[in-house]
Amino acid sequence: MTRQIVSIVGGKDVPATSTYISANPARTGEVVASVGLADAGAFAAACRTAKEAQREWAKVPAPVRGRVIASIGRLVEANAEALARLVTEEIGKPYKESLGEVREIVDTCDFFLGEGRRLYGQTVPSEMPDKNLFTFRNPVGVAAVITAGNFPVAVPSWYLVPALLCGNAVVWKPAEYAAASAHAMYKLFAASGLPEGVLNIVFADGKETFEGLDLALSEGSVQKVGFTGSSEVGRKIGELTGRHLQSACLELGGKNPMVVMPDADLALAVEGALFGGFGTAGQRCTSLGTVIVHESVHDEFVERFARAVSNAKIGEPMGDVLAGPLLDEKFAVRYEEFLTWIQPHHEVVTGSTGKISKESPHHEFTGEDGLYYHPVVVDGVRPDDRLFLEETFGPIVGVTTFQTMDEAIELANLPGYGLSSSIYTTDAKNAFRFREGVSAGMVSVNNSTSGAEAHLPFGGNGKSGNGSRQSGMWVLDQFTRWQAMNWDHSGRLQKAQMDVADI
Ligand code: UN1
Repeated sequence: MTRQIVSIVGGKDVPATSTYISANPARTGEVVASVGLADAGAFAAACRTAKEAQREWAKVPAPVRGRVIASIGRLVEANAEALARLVTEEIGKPYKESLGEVREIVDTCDFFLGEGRRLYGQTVPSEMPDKNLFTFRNPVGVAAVITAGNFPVAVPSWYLVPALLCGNAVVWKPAEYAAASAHAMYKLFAASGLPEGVLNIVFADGKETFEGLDLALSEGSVQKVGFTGSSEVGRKIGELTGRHLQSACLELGGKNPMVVMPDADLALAVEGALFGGFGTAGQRCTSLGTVIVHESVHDEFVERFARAVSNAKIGEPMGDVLAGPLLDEKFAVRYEEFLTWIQPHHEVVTGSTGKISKESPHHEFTGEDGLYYHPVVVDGVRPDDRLFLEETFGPIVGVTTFQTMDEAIELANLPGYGLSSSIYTTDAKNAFRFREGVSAGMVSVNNSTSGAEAHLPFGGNGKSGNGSRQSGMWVLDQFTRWQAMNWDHSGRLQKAQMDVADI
């Protein structure tokens, strides 16, 4: 029987105004859930409900909120396999990766449950005698969190868990094509003892969400927006929040480079490129975009890389495969458009492009209607190419060459994104020069561009985001606002800057 899901606000189901069908990308005829979508008014109403609930939640001592986070972690862990299976069914991510995603929610809870007993403020020396200065972290209020479906549970947890721990309420709007996974995760969170209205889930299309958010921001019932998705939508969210004098945590696209130095371990570099470029069918924001390889090792690298790619198994995501299908029809359409443009202009060194057929060596699936695409390597990509400059969000990697380190860094920065980056080298000097020169939020040395750990700062610069960072202690600055307090016990009016003691 088809799952029927709707938004849940204040613990109650919200009537839908339209329906979206979330399908299995491995068998597009198979419905995973029928999703009732809410309109802009319902979105704004959810933010009002959250605002009410937040007042009480903020009064719960942080260590007690930490215990609720601990209970979320336990519930997610106990239901990990079922949640991972649903993620695989709904977005086609290989089961092993889905399980890793669910693990990442637990890791995030593990980190933040302890933060409930820290959430430190500071004592600060005053320039005057008999005066004490302090800082406190206050919750921001209500966070509207809008997430993509390529990481339908792990990345949302990077917002939800710290936001809740810090004493905020949340209205979460997941991607429609990953709605069933989000709904199942919401249910686990809600069962942990969170008071009603503190966490709400709203399914709505982009237009209704945007209008609802605009209204909620103007009413003062949203103080923070968390957004993971495309650079194009991120720009609109940034403009909207800016207009209302609120701030957004923006985690956007990437065109992540990998530099291969002449001294690199090429076997390792090929492995990193294969996982970074084609793991998750190239649909991570941290996926590899372009390999920038030293001209002296170019031919050998390309030959080995093309061979590794030809041997990769693409197929049934419950099986042992490098990648499953693309996430959803809308991404397949966009990716095909890109491929149509690429073909006449470029040298594809891996043979076929487009949908995988029965005859293909990659073929590891049954049925005809899965969104399975050939992994594609294109050599000789020039810096003015669309393939060099644009995020593709599909299984395609470009290769270009360089001569000097300065040139490699310049090429790495050229697309103007700045999320992840990687360098393969056996010389520490190269690694540090690259780290210093590359304008990316994350740098891997002898590792793939994708695969960040949940407690390091995650985020990008330029077209990848507004410099905000998620994860670990760094995200606390997104979900709290510093409050400064001074307490004068001198018994007289001491004026800052004017009554500073001379010695
Ligand atoms: C994303 O693609 O939106 O580093 C996030 C990684 C993952 C997160 C990716 N841990 O690839």
